[in-house]
Amino acid sequence: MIDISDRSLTRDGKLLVLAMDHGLEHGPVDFEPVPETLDPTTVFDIATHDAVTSIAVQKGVAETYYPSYEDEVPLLVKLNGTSNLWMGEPDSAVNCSVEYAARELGADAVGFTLYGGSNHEVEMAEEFREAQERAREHDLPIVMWSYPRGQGLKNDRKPETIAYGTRLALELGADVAKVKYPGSGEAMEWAVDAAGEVKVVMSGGSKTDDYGFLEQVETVIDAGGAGLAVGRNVWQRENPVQILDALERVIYEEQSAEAALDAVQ
Ligand code: FBP
Repeated sequence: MIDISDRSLTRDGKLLVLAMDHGLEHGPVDFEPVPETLDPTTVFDIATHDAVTSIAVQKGVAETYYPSYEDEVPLLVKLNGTSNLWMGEPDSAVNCSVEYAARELGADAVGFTLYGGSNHEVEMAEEFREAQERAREHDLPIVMWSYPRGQGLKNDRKPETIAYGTRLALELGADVAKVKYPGSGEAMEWAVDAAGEVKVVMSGGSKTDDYGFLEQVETVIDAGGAGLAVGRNVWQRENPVQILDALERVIYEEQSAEAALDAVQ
């Protein structure tokens, strides 16, 4: 694996990935709460906050908008993704090659979704193998969006399922595992332990209240997690700078959610 601790992708060994691949994954409806976010430059501007260690986008958005931000924030190019219009068993089309991400887009890292448990798991794992080996050739860290789901999985947030997700990242050669919150600090600790040396970050999820969100992040940090990869819980807020100020305190300064919130209000 690549030790990413001394790369621009991390700050003090931790990560805060600002994700904006939602236009593909969920559709423009996700930008409705703050209509200006439909314009990707709004979210790229948010990503220039010091707390953010990379912005994760799809190829087309990177190609069009990243050139104006390449000195401001590291780029994580998502290699696969699928629209919400797809109604089949979970799967994700490979939309960008590692070579293209490295040479044409100036990626500092790449990201790949694996739906363990899907009927398409075998093909997805084979596609991940290809991406992981190419990423190694380009010395690019690879982040696995490890989201076990599919018709056989009734509850994709069970502790054993999330720990399986982080373990899949270790077994298959990812450098970072991005997983859903498993519901408790204890469950998160298991997921972190199962990942070995692989850094584990929590996936943000749909927008919640400030305190509830920060408290979850605090729990993840306390459990040994390396941070957060978040979209809606930042840019669906009217004041994204304030929540990033608070996240900076919780993630890098290991303050409590309460102290961080008090400090930024
Ligand atoms: P959020 O913080 O908004 O949940 O974004 C994280 C993310 O992984 C995005 O990269 C992706 O678009 C989205 O979640 C996919 O979530 P799901 O597959 O659960 O709809």
